[in-house]
Amino acid sequence: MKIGIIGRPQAGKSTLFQLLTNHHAGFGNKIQVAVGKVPDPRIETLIELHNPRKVTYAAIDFLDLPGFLPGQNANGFLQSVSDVDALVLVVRAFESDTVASYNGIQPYADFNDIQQELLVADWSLLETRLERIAKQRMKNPQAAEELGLLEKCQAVLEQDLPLRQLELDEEEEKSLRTYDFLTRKPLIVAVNLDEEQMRSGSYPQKEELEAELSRLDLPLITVSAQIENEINELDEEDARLFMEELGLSDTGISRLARTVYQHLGLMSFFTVGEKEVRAWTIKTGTRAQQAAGKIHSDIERGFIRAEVISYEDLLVCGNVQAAKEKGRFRLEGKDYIVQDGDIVTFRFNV
Ligand SMILES: Nc1nc2c(ncn2[C@@H]2O[C@H](COP(=O)(O)OP(=O)(O)O)[C@@H](O)[C@H]2O)c(=O)[nH]1
Ligand SMILES: [Mg+2]
Repeated sequence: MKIGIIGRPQAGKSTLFQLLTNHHAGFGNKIQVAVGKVPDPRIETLIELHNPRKVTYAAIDFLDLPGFLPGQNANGFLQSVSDVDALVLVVRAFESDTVASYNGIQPYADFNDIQQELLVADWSLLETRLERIAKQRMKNPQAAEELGLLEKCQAVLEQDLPLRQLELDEEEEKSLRTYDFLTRKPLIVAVNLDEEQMRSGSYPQKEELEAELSRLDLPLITVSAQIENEINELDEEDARLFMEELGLSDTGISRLARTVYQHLGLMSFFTVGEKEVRAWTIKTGTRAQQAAGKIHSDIERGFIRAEVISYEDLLVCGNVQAAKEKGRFRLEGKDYIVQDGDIVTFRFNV
C-alpha cells in the first residue's frame, strides 16, 4: 500500500514523513519514498508467546511530495503518484516565529483551497475524456456505457463535490479506476499542531474544518509532527511521560495507521511460529483462499484448508497447542471470511 503526503509548502509534510518512516527527508523537490511500519500491540504479544527469530510488521509506503501551490496543475503535479492508494493532506495549524507560513495559519482555508484545486483538475480530466468519447461513440459500442458513467461523475463535480461521494457498483468502480481521478482517492486530513495546541486541543478554524470534513465524511487526525519526532528521540520512560503530559495516548503513526485501515477497509491476520511472527494486510471480507495468495500464489492455488485461532482465544489459552487442546481451533474452507486478528496456518498441496 502506498500513501502520498500532500499539502502546501511549510505545512510539515516532510516532518510527518520522517515521523512515519524514521527516514530523514532530504531538501528540495525530489519525491521521497520510505516504508512505515504499522504498529500493532497484538504483534508484541505474539512475540512474547512465540519468541520468533524474525518479526514482520504490516507496512505502508509513504511518499513525501513537494509543496503544492495554487495555480499549479494538480493533475500534472500528482501524475507521478497516480498509483497511490490514498492521500494524506497535511494542513498547518502550528504557530512559529521562525517558520514562514505559506498563507497565514488557516487550516480550513488551506483544506478548502486544495480541495478546490483537486476538483478543478478532475474537471479538466473529465472534459478531456468526454471529448474523446464523443468522437468514438460511432465506432465503439462500449463508449455509451462509459459516457453514462462519466455523466454521473459530471453531476457530482457540478455540485462541487469530490468524486468519492459517488456510489458505484463493482463494475463501474473498476472502469472508473483507470481514470485516476484525484478526488476519488481516499483522503485523510492531518492537522499539524504545535505543543500548545496539542495540550489545549484547540487551534484556528477548528470548528469550520471539523464541520466541513464531517459533511464530506472525511477522517481528520491531529498530529504534532515535530514534537512527536522529538518524543521518538527520548528513551521509553521519558517518551511515555511526555506523551501522557500532552494527552497523547498513542503515537502519530498508530493513529494514522488506524485511520488508514479503517477508512480503506483493511485489517490484519497473522502467521506465527518460531521462525517468524508476521502481520498480513487484507481487505475486510477477504476469503481464506485469497488471503493465502497474499503469502504465496502456490498456497492459494494448492489451498486445502485454513487452521484458524482467533487472537482472543490464543490470549486466553496461552499458546497454539493449548488452544488446540481446548477446542478453540477451527478448520476452515476456502470461502471462510478471514477476521481481523485471526492467527492462520494454511494447509496446501502443490
Ligand atoms: N514550530 C514548529 N515547527 C514545525 C512543526 N512542524 C514542522 N515544523 C517546521 O516547519 C518547517 C517546515 O516543515 P517541513 O516538514 O519541511 O514542511 P514541508 O514543506 O511541508 O515538507 C521545518 O523547519 C520544520 O521543522 C511544528 O509542529 N512546530
Ligand atoms: Mg518537504
